[in-house]
Amino acid sequence: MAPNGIPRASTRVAIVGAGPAGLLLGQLLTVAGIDNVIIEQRSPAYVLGRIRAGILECGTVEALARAGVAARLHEEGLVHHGIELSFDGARHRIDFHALIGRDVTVYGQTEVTRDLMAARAASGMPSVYEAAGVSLHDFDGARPQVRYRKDGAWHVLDCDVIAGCDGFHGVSRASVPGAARRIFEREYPFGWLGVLSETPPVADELVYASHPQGFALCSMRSKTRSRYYVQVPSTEQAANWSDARFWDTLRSRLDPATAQALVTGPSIEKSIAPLRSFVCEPMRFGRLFLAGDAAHIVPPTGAKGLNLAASDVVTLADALIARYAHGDAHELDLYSERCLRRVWKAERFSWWMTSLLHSFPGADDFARRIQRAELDYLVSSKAACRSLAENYVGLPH
Ligand code: FAS
Ligand code: PHB
Repeated sequence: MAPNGIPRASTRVAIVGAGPAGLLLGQLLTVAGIDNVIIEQRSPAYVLGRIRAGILECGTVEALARAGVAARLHEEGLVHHGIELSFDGARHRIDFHALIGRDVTVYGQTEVTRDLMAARAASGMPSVYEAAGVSLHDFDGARPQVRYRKDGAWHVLDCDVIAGCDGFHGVSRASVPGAARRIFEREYPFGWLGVLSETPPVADELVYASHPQGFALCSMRSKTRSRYYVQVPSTEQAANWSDARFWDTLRSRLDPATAQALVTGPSIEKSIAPLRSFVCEPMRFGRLFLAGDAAHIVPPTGAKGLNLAASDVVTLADALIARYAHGDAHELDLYSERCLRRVWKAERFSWWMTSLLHSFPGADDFARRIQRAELDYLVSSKAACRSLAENYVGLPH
């Protein structure tokens, strides 16, 4: 107990945020025998209730296996050997397996989070949910602290290192003085209206549709649960969209065969995700390390968000293991530069996929012809398909 009666604890690594980044880091450190505490502002139910990503790169699957949480993923995940692009009334398959010999796995972020939460509970490592007023202190010094309020009482957590895994709206990046960080940002004039439904997917693999009225995506969570998206203006509200309006809009943007095959049903979740590209440089400030959405955001078109969070966390976990198991702090010094090299490649790919497939308000006829020429070139060039495949499946960690 600190002199002023505030309960005080200490750990090696304080992890702020219990999304995929925080939970995966916690698990990798626990497996390596490194003490850590996770501090999350929401309840476990709230975190699990967020419907987000659905596609895992090979590197992410390997990281989850290393964390000891891949059993259900291997049992229930769907391995996909490619995707399809739908435009001008036809579908064109990009065969990842034939082009580069690698695949992706369909397994919802909700399930990844559920598996990581179960492993965390089984490990007995401390997690504080519904922590209020979380603040970071002295991370530019030798003894950083995280302070928070739980059930009305203040707590102080002394640590060696703080991992800021608290997402785009978190406190970690915001705790860094503006002069110490450089922000790169692009906001898109549209968002994705997403629907989850207990209906069989319209196709065996994901279908990305480009249409003059707007982008659409046919994805899935299992063979009985589908995830669909349509591009909407960034000012749109989900409440303005009945299920019927959503299904009609989706159908209107698909090629005839896919539209015909679409099985509709009641939405069990409906929400709008804004689209932005965002990078904070550097990703390290003294003893504070940012990982995942706390450091960068990509438009979901390239299915990179969750996978980038996982690759940041693997890099950070390896650096912390080098520091604590081998006394080598050099890896931590390389953390930001290593992550940013991969982050920017994912930012480029996500921006390219978004520019290729969406309908931009105010685009002139020339811009629309260039977009069509890019699509025609892509589906007619093995080299272009290989480039899409190696970026979509995931560049090496
Ligand atoms: P997260 O945002 O998932 O987790 C951060 C955690 O920190 C949250 O639990 C939050 O409650 C907590 N937190 C925040 N502030 C805190 C504080 N002050 N103190 C303590 N805790 C705090 N990616 C894809 O690949 N495909 C998609 O389709 C896709 N759809 C998305 C839809 C939406 C609406 C959003 C917002 C993102 C989507 N993403 C998608 C990206 C998403 O999957 C992220 O990349 C992924 O959740 C990143 O994980 P984390 O970095 O852990 O951040
Ligand atoms: C999803 O299933 O939620 C999903 C899949 C691919 C994307 C984005 C989202 O590019």
